[in-house]
Amino acid sequence: MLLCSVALSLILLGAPGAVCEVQDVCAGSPGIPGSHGLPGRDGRDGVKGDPGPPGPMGPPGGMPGLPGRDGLVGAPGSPGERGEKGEPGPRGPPGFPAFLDEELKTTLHEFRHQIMQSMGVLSLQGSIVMVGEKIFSTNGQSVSFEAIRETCARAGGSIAVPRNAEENEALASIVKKHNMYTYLGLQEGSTPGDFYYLDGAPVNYTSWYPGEPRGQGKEKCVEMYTDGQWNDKNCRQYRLAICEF
Ligand code: MMA
Ligand code: CA
Repeated sequence: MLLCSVALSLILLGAPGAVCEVQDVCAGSPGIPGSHGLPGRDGRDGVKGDPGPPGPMGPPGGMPGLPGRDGLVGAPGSPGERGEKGEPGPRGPPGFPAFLDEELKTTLHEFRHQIMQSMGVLSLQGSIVMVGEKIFSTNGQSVSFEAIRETCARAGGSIAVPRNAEENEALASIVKKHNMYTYLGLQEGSTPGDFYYLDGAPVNYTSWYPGEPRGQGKEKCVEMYTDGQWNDKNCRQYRLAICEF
């Protein structure tokens, strides 16, 4: 009954090679069980195992190991010294002509206004005397002719010298106010009585005191009296420093 069930199962499952009728299998007496089959073939190789743990440390006195890997990148260093100035860059794009540039015109108007204001304040305070295109100014100190020249040059001007009656009057007003004579920007040439501007041009406006110059080549500088008249004088005196700008 058990065998029948097995045979029947084989048929019902459609096992290959079990093509027989149910009747044939179940009709005879049971046979002797067959002997065991031969062992199957070896299976395929398994996957490779993990690496084993490190071995024990060797005895002392072995070879040094290989150099280690590079360390991490260090912090940035301090900035280097400033390099040389580079070549000028290319010319920029063309701009508006100045007379069409409204922003530039506004800026120039503001500049002019502020300069006018500043000059008004300086005039009111008596710090400058404006005459024509020229400005006279003093620091109130009496020093030598050479010291006046240096002081005026440092200030961006030059020692004052009137070139016409109007300038002479303006300069005289400063001399009178300080009650100190001043040296003018003139010096005598090698010929006694011939005086020159400091750029070498011969003087073309003078206001000599009557009888002057009479230093006969011994008085190479020119001073201005408080009434605005001139006298040739040695250059070693202390006189009011007045510059022109
Ligand atoms: C001083 C000196 C001269 C000037 C005469 C005028 C005595 O010398 O200032 O330069 O010409 O006075 O008297
Ligand atoms: Ca003189």
